Amino acid sequence: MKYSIVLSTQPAQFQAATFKGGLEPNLQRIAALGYAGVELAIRDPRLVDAGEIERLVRLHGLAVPAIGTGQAWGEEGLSFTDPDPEVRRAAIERTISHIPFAARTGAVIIIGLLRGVVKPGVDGSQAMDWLVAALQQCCAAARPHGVRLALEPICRYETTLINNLAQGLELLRQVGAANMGLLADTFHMNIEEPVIEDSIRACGDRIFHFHVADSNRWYPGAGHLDFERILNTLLSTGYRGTVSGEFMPLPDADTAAQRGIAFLRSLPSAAR
Ligand code: LER
Ligand code: MN
Repeated sequence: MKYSIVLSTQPAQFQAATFKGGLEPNLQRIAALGYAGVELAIRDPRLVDAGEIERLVRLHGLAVPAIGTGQAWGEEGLSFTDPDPEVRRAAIERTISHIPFAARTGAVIIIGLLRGVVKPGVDGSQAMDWLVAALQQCCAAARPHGVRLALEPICRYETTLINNLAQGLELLRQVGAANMGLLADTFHMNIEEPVIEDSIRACGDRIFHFHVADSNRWYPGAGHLDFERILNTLLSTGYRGTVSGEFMPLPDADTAAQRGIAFLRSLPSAAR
C-alpha cells in the first residue's frame, strides 16, 4: 500500500489539511516520515509556481497522486452549481486549469466542494443538471491529456449534493465519462454509508482515490474505524492507488502524520 498526505500550497481555512505553510520544509518532513507522496491542495494554479513545486516534489522523491481543488470554493466561492453562470464558468475554467500539472505528475483532479451546494432558490434537479454538464466539460478537456477526475461524496454537514457513494455512482452514470471516478473518504463514509465495506465493494473499479481519517477526523488509529476491514475491502476491488491521509493536525501536524502512517503500516493489509 502507498500512502500520501494532504499538503496545502497556500494558506487556507480548511482544518483537515494536515500540513500547511512552507512547502519545502513540509515536503522534507513528509518524505522523512515515510510517505510516498503528497496530495497537493491548490486553490489556483496561477498563484503557484508549478515547475518549482514539481522540482521540489521530485527532489524529495515524492509522488503527487491527487490535486485538491476545494479551496476555490472555500476561499472564493466558485462552484459548478452556483445560480450565477459566471461563477459556474469560472469553476469549470479553474478545474481545467489544473490539467497541465495533473498531466505532468499523473495526479487525479479531485472535485470536492467545488461542486457546490444547492443554493436557496435553486431547484435540486437543476443543480444536478449543472453539475453533470460541468463534469462532462471538464472530463472532455482532461481526456486527451490522460487526466482523471474524482468526485468526492461529502457528508451532509458540508454539502447537499452527493453525500454518499451510491449517489456518486449514479452521478458517474449520468456523466458517462471513463475518466470520471470517485474519491472515497473514510470520515465522510463513517457518517453517510450504512455499511462502509458494502459501499466500497459496490463501487468496484470506480474508486480513483482514497482519503483516510478516523471517525473523529484525527489520524487513523485515534478513533473507532476498523481500517483493516476497510482497506482490505478497498484492495479487494482491485484498487492499487494511493491512500491519502486527510486528517486534523492534532495534537500537531508531525505527530499526527507520524502516528497515522505507523498505524496504517502496522495493519496486516498494509503488506498487500
Ligand atoms: C475534502 O477532501 C473533504 O473531505 C471535505 O471535507 C472538504 O471540506
Ligand atoms: Mn476528503
